[in-house]
Amino acid sequence: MFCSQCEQTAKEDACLVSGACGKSPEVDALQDLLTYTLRGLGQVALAARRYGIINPEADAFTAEALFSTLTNVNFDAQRFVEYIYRSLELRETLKTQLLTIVPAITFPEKAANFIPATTLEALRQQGRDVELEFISSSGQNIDIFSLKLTVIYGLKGISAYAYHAKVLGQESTEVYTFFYEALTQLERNDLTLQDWVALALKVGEVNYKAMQLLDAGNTETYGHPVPTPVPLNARKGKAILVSGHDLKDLEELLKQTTGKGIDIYTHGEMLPAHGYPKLKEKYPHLYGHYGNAWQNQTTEFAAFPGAIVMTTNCLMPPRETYKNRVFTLGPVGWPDMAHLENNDFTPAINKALEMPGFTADETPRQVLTGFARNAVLGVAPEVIKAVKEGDIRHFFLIGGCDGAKPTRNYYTELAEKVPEDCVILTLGCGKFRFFDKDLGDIHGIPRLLDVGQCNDAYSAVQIALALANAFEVGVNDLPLSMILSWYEQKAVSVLLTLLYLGIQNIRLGPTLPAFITPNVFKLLSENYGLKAITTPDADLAACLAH
Ligand code: FSO
Ligand code: SF4
Repeated sequence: MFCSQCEQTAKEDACLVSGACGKSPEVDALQDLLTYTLRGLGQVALAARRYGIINPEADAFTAEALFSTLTNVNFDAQRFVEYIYRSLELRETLKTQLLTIVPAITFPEKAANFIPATTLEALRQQGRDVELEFISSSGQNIDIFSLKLTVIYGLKGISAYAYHAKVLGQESTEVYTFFYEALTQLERNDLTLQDWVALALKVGEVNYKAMQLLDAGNTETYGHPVPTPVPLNARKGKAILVSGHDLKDLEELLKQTTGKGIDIYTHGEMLPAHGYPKLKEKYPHLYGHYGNAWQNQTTEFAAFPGAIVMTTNCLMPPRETYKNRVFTLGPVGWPDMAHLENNDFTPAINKALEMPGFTADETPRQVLTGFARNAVLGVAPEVIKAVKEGDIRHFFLIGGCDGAKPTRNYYTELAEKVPEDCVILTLGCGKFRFFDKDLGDIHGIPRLLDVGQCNDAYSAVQIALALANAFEVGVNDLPLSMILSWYEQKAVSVLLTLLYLGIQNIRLGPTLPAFITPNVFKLLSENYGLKAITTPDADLAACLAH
């Protein structure tokens, strides 16, 4: 087994025996085999595109299948076997379509002709073989290997956003074509370091497009988020907890629970859902938020007195105490855990009705969410005035993922130490370290603005661009510092987007990605000023001196 795609890699290098996330060597091998079969599908799909053949099923499948290999999404070997066979079917369908137009066409690449084995053990061996082949494909050049991994991990991040956008009716042939192009490039061993850097930045560019599509899907379907207080206290009654990122899944659940006397609570990255007008106004039983970031779920899910729905990552290995009341959706999976099909939430609803629910009202507490681009830019004149008059000295974007490592306390301390004349923009699940702190306001502008989920990095970029425009400076000249925390591959794709946009001096932590070699990091720091976080005091001082 070799996996280095997330921040919790064992020994900060790679998981070689089993996954620190709970991923088994078997699932790891099957994920690698799936990625390999997607490369074969990609080669044939690209050839088909040259002759005008586009297979929407293959496009959507590629996004979903790549998404299933992200950290903390799917741990179910059987689901990967199904994905592998499905990718073969789609590849062969495309070949048949192509052969009717170009009878002489051939596919010399190995992946385009690969036949998966018929037993689980043999598939696992094939997965190990393609993994070793991939590792050796860069020869002795560890920097090229590092960039190949950056590309494949970044692609996985795009796939998640493309998948979410598609369910809301937003798709782009350009994004799908790029999946195929980049997967095909992974087969090559004749590209230079500069070629791979360019491809990694292209990942960032395409991810920007995917986040834009998702932003359009979310805002056109549910309206622009508005500042919204969200109860953190439970109220008496039956309950379902929804975790993950997918607003469409949440809406389906809200529809199917209407009038059933069940309150819906958000968990983790679902918190910003409360800010969307067409969710909060239409469904009053979208009541409040429960719990904290993903890594606390084993204790929080165990204590939740209702059913739990997991729409996307981050799913952790469940405890037996609550496993029978967690329901997965879409690309998410855990062996022996109920998986909902065809948007039918009946099993989760029945489970919630069987469970006691909350037996009493808790003491009221709340947080504010909904400060996405429309809300923040709605008060742009006040913000600009406050900056010009020196009442707002600096903006800090403290965003990204949370995780379990103690070094992540850096972000809690940083948020606490940001001076009172500065505003914090936040997004992603990293905010749970400080989301419920009352940081006050500056002339009515809250000092802590929750822009949304990790994909709402798109919204944060729009806010930065609009401010830069208003001040007639470049984004890098704004009094704005970005201090990011990463955990999984969506964060990789967001970082590549920010680099593609030319954003300088990003600070990254809690540790640098294990898959980035010192040489590649040196290149990124020389060209973009990318730096590792140090201490909250030193970083704050450096940012404020900017
Ligand atoms: Fe967090 Fe997990 Fe949203 Fe990630 S819940 S870590 S970057 O999946 O996507 O921020
Ligand atoms: Fe290890 Fe992360 Fe890969 Fe899981 S996803 S096996 S924790 S590197």
